[in-house]
Amino acid sequence: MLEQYIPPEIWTHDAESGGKWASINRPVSGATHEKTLPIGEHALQLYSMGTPNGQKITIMLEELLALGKDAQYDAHMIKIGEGDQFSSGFVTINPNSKIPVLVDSSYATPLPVFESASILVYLAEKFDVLLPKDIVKRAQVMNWLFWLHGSAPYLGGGFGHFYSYAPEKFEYAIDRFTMEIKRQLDVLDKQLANNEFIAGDELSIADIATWPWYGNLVLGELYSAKEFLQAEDYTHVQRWAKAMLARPAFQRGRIVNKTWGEAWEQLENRHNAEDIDKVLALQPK
Ligand SMILES: N[C@@H](CCC(=O)N[C@@H](CS)C(=O)NCC(=O)O)C(=O)O
Repeated sequence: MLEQYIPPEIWTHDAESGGKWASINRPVSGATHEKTLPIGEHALQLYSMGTPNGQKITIMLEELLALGKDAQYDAHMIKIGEGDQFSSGFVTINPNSKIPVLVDSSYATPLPVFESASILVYLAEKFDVLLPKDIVKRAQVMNWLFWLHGSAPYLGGGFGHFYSYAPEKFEYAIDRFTMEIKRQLDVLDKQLANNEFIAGDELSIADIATWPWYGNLVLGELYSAKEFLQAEDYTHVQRWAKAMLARPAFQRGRIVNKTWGEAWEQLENRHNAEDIDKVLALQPK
Protein backbone atom coordinates (compact mmCIF):
# COMPACT_ATOMS: atom_id res chain seq x y z
CA MET A 1 0.00 0.00 0.00
CA LEU A 2 1.32 3.46 -0.92
CA GLU A 3 1.63 5.93 1.91
CA GLN A 4 -1.24 8.36 1.32
CA TYR A 5 -0.39 11.97 0.58
CA ILE A 6 -3.21 14.28 1.50
CA PRO A 7 -2.73 17.67 -0.16
CA PRO A 8 -2.90 20.50 2.39
CA GLU A 9 -5.41 23.30 1.94
CA ILE A 10 -2.71 25.59 0.57
CA TRP A 11 0.42 24.34 -1.23
CA THR A 12 3.77 25.63 0.04
CA HIS A 13 7.18 25.27 -1.60
CA ASP A 14 9.42 22.59 -0.08
CA ALA A 15 12.92 23.39 -1.34
CA GLU A 16 14.17 20.10 0.12
CA SER A 17 11.81 17.96 -1.95
CA GLY A 18 14.75 16.21 -3.65
CA GLY A 19 15.12 15.07 -7.26
CA LYS A 20 17.79 16.07 -9.70
CA TRP A 21 16.43 19.55 -10.49
CA ALA A 22 15.10 20.48 -7.02
CA SER A 23 17.71 23.20 -6.49
CA ILE A 24 16.68 25.18 -9.60
CA ASN A 25 12.92 24.67 -9.49
CA ARG A 26 10.98 27.65 -8.13
CA PRO A 27 7.29 28.54 -8.12
CA VAL A 28 7.98 32.07 -9.41
CA SER A 29 9.51 33.54 -12.57
CA GLY A 30 12.09 36.28 -13.04
CA ALA A 31 15.79 36.89 -12.52
CA THR A 32 17.73 35.74 -9.46
CA HIS A 33 20.93 37.62 -10.27
CA GLU A 34 22.37 40.40 -12.44
CA LYS A 35 24.50 39.13 -15.31
CA THR A 36 24.75 40.11 -18.96
CA LEU A 37 24.99 37.52 -21.73
CA PRO A 38 28.09 37.07 -23.88
CA ILE A 39 27.76 38.25 -27.52
CA GLY A 40 29.79 36.76 -30.38
CA GLU A 41 30.50 38.13 -33.84
CA HIS A 42 27.77 36.49 -35.93
CA ALA A 43 24.25 37.82 -36.55
CA LEU A 44 22.75 34.71 -34.95
CA GLN A 45 23.42 34.23 -31.25
CA LEU A 46 22.15 31.06 -29.61
CA TYR A 47 21.86 30.72 -25.83
CA SER A 48 21.34 27.06 -25.13
CA MET A 49 22.49 23.72 -23.75
CA GLY A 50 22.79 20.42 -25.61
CA THR A 51 19.63 18.88 -24.18
CA PRO A 52 17.08 17.58 -26.74
CA ASN A 53 15.41 21.00 -26.96
CA GLY A 54 18.80 22.65 -27.48
CA GLN A 55 19.94 20.05 -30.04
CA LYS A 56 16.94 20.87 -32.24
CA ILE A 57 18.34 24.31 -32.96
CA THR A 58 22.01 23.45 -33.42
CA ILE A 59 21.03 20.61 -35.80
CA MET A 60 18.81 23.07 -37.71
CA LEU A 61 21.62 25.63 -37.95
CA GLU A 62 24.05 22.95 -39.17
CA GLU A 63 21.51 21.75 -41.78
CA LEU A 64 21.17 25.38 -42.95
CA LEU A 65 24.94 25.73 -43.23
CA ALA A 66 25.12 22.39 -45.12
CA LEU A 67 22.54 23.82 -47.55
CA GLY A 68 24.88 26.75 -48.17
CA LYS A 69 22.82 29.30 -46.22
CA ASP A 70 24.47 32.21 -44.42
CA ALA A 71 23.53 30.86 -40.98
CA GLN A 72 26.82 31.20 -39.12
CA TYR A 73 26.17 31.39 -35.41
CA ASP A 74 27.68 31.65 -31.97
CA ALA A 75 26.25 29.10 -29.52
CA HIS A 76 26.77 30.04 -25.88
CA MET A 77 26.37 27.48 -23.13
CA ILE A 78 23.65 28.22 -20.57
CA LYS A 79 24.23 25.87 -17.63
CA ILE A 80 20.68 25.27 -16.48
CA GLY A 81 21.81 23.11 -13.54
CA GLU A 82 23.69 26.16 -12.24
CA GLY A 83 20.78 28.57 -12.77
CA ASP A 84 22.21 30.55 -15.74
CA GLN A 85 18.67 30.76 -17.16
CA PHE A 86 17.74 33.03 -14.25
CA SER A 87 20.34 35.73 -14.99
CA SER A 88 18.96 39.19 -15.78
CA GLY A 89 20.39 38.95 -19.31
CA PHE A 90 18.68 35.64 -20.02
CA VAL A 91 15.33 36.65 -18.53
CA THR A 92 15.36 39.71 -20.81
CA ILE A 93 15.45 37.46 -23.90
CA ASN A 94 13.14 34.78 -22.48
CA PRO A 95 10.86 35.61 -19.54
CA ASN A 96 10.14 31.87 -19.30
CA SER A 97 13.81 31.11 -18.35
CA LYS A 98 14.16 28.06 -20.60
CA ILE A 99 16.74 27.24 -23.23
CA PRO A 100 16.96 27.48 -26.23
CA VAL A 101 16.79 31.17 -27.20
CA LEU A 102 18.03 32.56 -30.52
CA VAL A 103 18.80 36.26 -30.89
CA ASP A 104 18.88 37.58 -34.45
CA SER A 105 20.85 40.81 -34.41
CA SER A 106 20.45 41.53 -38.11
CA TYR A 107 17.72 44.07 -37.27
CA ALA A 108 18.08 47.58 -35.77
CA THR A 109 16.75 46.07 -32.54
CA PRO A 110 17.99 42.50 -31.96
CA LEU A 111 15.12 40.01 -32.04
CA PRO A 112 14.93 37.28 -29.39
CA VAL A 113 13.09 34.13 -30.49
CA PHE A 114 12.23 31.56 -27.81
CA GLU A 115 10.37 28.20 -27.74
CA SER A 116 12.20 25.66 -29.88
CA ALA A 117 9.34 25.18 -32.37
CA SER A 118 9.07 28.93 -32.85
CA ILE A 119 12.83 29.10 -33.49
CA LEU A 120 12.64 26.27 -36.05
CA VAL A 121 9.78 27.96 -37.93
CA TYR A 122 11.58 31.32 -37.74
CA LEU A 123 14.80 29.89 -39.22
CA ALA A 124 12.93 27.88 -41.87
CA GLU A 125 11.09 31.02 -42.98
CA LYS A 126 14.14 33.28 -42.80
CA PHE A 127 16.21 30.92 -44.97
CA ASP A 128 13.31 29.57 -47.01
CA VAL A 129 13.98 25.85 -46.52
CA LEU A 130 12.73 22.78 -44.60
CA LEU A 131 9.16 24.12 -44.35
CA PRO A 132 7.28 23.77 -47.64
CA LYS A 133 5.38 26.75 -49.04
CA ASP A 134 2.69 24.53 -50.54
CA ILE A 135 -0.20 24.79 -48.07
CA VAL A 136 -0.97 21.04 -48.02
CA LYS A 137 2.66 19.99 -47.42
CA ARG A 138 3.14 22.82 -44.95
CA ALA A 139 0.14 21.70 -42.91
CA GLN A 140 1.61 18.18 -42.73
CA VAL A 141 4.90 19.53 -41.38
CA MET A 142 3.01 21.73 -38.90
CA ASN A 143 0.89 18.75 -37.76
CA TRP A 144 3.98 16.80 -36.78
CA LEU A 145 5.85 19.81 -35.40
CA PHE A 146 2.94 20.56 -33.07
CA TRP A 147 2.57 16.84 -32.31
CA LEU A 148 6.18 16.84 -31.11
CA HIS A 149 5.78 20.04 -29.16
CA GLY A 150 2.75 18.61 -27.36
CA SER A 151 4.15 15.10 -26.92
CA ALA A 152 7.77 15.65 -25.83
CA PRO A 153 6.87 17.08 -22.40
CA TYR A 154 5.35 13.66 -21.58
CA LEU A 155 8.71 12.13 -22.51
CA GLY A 156 10.94 14.67 -20.71
CA GLY A 157 8.82 16.05 -17.89
CA GLY A 158 6.82 12.85 -17.43
CA PHE A 159 8.64 9.61 -18.29
CA GLY A 160 12.22 10.97 -18.05
CA HIS A 161 11.52 12.77 -14.81
CA PHE A 162 10.03 9.78 -13.00
CA TYR A 163 12.23 7.08 -14.57
CA SER A 164 15.49 8.99 -14.12
CA TYR A 165 15.38 12.10 -11.96
CA ALA A 166 12.76 11.74 -9.22
CA PRO A 167 14.15 11.09 -5.72
CA GLU A 168 12.26 7.76 -5.56
CA LYS A 169 10.86 5.34 -8.15
CA PHE A 170 7.08 5.78 -8.04
CA GLU A 171 5.45 2.83 -9.81
CA TYR A 172 2.19 4.66 -10.57
CA ALA A 173 3.95 7.58 -12.29
CA ILE A 174 6.43 5.37 -14.19
CA ASP A 175 3.59 3.12 -15.40
CA ARG A 176 1.44 6.01 -16.51
CA PHE A 177 4.18 7.75 -18.49
CA THR A 178 5.70 4.53 -19.90
CA MET A 179 2.29 3.65 -21.29
CA GLU A 180 2.02 7.06 -22.94
CA ILE A 181 5.58 7.01 -24.36
CA LYS A 182 5.07 3.55 -25.85
CA ARG A 183 1.82 4.79 -27.39
CA GLN A 184 3.63 7.81 -28.85
CA LEU A 185 6.43 5.60 -30.22
CA ASP A 186 3.75 3.44 -31.87
CA VAL A 187 2.17 6.54 -33.46
CA LEU A 188 5.56 7.56 -34.83
CA ASP A 189 6.39 4.03 -35.95
CA LYS A 190 3.19 3.77 -37.99
CA GLN A 191 3.80 7.18 -39.57
CA LEU A 192 7.37 6.22 -40.48
CA ALA A 193 6.25 2.84 -41.88
CA ASN A 194 4.69 4.75 -44.78
CA ASN A 195 6.94 7.79 -45.01
CA GLU A 196 10.68 8.18 -45.36
CA PHE A 197 10.61 11.34 -43.25
CA ILE A 198 8.16 12.30 -40.54
CA ALA A 199 5.97 14.59 -42.61
CA GLY A 200 6.31 12.85 -45.96
CA ASP A 201 9.03 12.37 -48.53
CA GLU A 202 11.21 15.36 -47.63
CA LEU A 203 13.35 16.27 -44.65
CA SER A 204 11.64 19.05 -42.69
CA ILE A 205 11.74 20.85 -39.38
CA ALA A 206 9.43 18.08 -38.06
CA ASP A 207 12.34 15.60 -38.31
CA ILE A 208 14.74 18.09 -36.75
CA ALA A 209 12.35 18.71 -33.84
CA THR A 210 11.61 15.03 -33.24
CA TRP A 211 15.00 13.32 -33.54
CA PRO A 212 16.61 14.80 -30.40
CA TRP A 213 13.76 13.31 -28.32
CA TYR A 214 12.49 10.10 -29.93
CA GLY A 215 15.59 9.42 -32.06
CA ASN A 216 17.92 9.69 -29.09
CA LEU A 217 15.47 7.64 -27.02
CA VAL A 218 15.34 4.63 -29.37
CA LEU A 219 19.10 4.77 -29.96
CA GLY A 220 19.62 4.49 -26.19
CA GLU A 221 21.01 8.03 -25.74
CA LEU A 222 18.22 9.31 -23.50
CA TYR A 223 17.48 8.05 -19.96
CA SER A 224 19.17 4.65 -20.77
CA ALA A 225 15.64 3.37 -21.32
CA LYS A 226 16.11 1.48 -24.60
CA GLU A 227 15.62 -1.94 -23.07
CA PHE A 228 12.94 -0.89 -20.59
CA LEU A 229 10.84 0.48 -23.46
CA GLN A 230 11.75 -2.38 -25.86
CA ALA A 231 12.82 0.34 -28.29
CA GLU A 232 14.15 -2.15 -30.86
CA ASP A 233 10.52 -3.14 -31.59
CA TYR A 234 9.85 0.23 -33.22
CA THR A 235 11.68 -0.76 -36.38
CA HIS A 236 10.58 2.18 -38.51
CA VAL A 237 11.56 4.69 -35.83
CA GLN A 238 14.91 2.88 -35.57
CA ARG A 239 15.43 3.07 -39.35
CA TRP A 240 14.63 6.80 -39.37
CA ALA A 241 16.68 7.58 -36.22
CA LYS A 242 19.77 5.95 -37.75
CA ALA A 243 19.23 7.66 -41.12
CA MET A 244 19.04 11.05 -39.41
CA LEU A 245 22.18 10.36 -37.37
CA ALA A 246 24.03 9.49 -40.59
CA ARG A 247 23.55 13.10 -41.75
CA PRO A 248 26.66 15.20 -41.07
CA ALA A 249 24.54 18.13 -39.84
CA PHE A 250 22.95 15.94 -37.14
CA GLN A 251 26.39 14.66 -36.09
CA ARG A 252 27.63 18.26 -35.86
CA GLY A 253 24.60 19.87 -34.25
CA ARG A 254 24.08 17.23 -31.55
CA ILE A 255 27.44 17.95 -29.84
CA VAL A 256 27.08 21.72 -29.46
CA ASN A 257 26.65 23.19 -25.95
CA LYS A 258 27.16 19.72 -24.51
CA THR A 259 29.57 18.96 -21.67
CA TRP A 260 28.78 15.30 -21.05
CA GLY A 261 29.29 12.03 -22.92
CA GLU A 262 32.47 11.06 -24.83
CA ALA A 263 35.19 13.66 -25.48
CA TRP A 264 34.29 13.71 -29.21
CA GLU A 265 30.69 14.65 -28.48
CA GLN A 266 31.28 17.65 -26.22
CA LEU A 267 31.63 21.25 -27.33
CA GLU A 268 30.80 23.85 -24.70
CA ASN A 269 30.63 26.93 -26.95
CA ARG A 270 30.59 27.12 -30.74
CA HIS A 271 31.85 30.16 -32.66
CA ASN A 272 32.83 28.69 -36.02
CA ALA A 273 32.79 25.46 -38.02
CA GLU A 274 36.32 24.54 -36.96
CA ASP A 275 35.24 24.35 -33.31
CA ILE A 276 33.04 21.39 -34.25
CA ASP A 277 35.57 19.88 -36.69
CA LYS A 278 38.21 19.72 -33.95
CA VAL A 279 35.93 17.85 -31.53
CA LEU A 280 34.60 15.40 -34.14
CA ALA A 281 38.20 14.62 -35.17
CA LEU A 282 38.66 13.01 -31.73
CA GLN A 283 36.11 10.30 -32.59
CA PRO A 284 37.77 6.86 -32.85
CA LYS A 285 37.58 5.56 -36.43
N1 LIG B 1 8.81 24.32 -24.65
C1 LIG B 1 10.17 24.73 -24.49
C2 LIG B 1 10.83 23.85 -23.47
C3 LIG B 1 12.22 24.29 -23.16
C4 LIG B 1 12.77 23.58 -21.94
O1 LIG B 1 12.06 22.89 -21.20
N2 LIG B 1 14.08 23.77 -21.68
C5 LIG B 1 14.69 23.16 -20.53
C6 LIG B 1 15.91 22.35 -20.95
S1 LIG B 1 15.48 21.08 -22.09
C7 LIG B 1 15.18 24.27 -19.60
O2 LIG B 1 15.64 25.29 -20.02
N3 LIG B 1 15.05 24.04 -18.28
C8 LIG B 1 15.51 24.95 -17.31
C9 LIG B 1 14.53 25.15 -16.19
O3 LIG B 1 13.47 24.50 -16.22
O4 LIG B 1 14.81 25.95 -15.31
C10 LIG B 1 10.88 24.65 -25.85
O5 LIG B 1 10.54 23.77 -26.65
O6 LIG B 1 11.77 25.49 -26.11
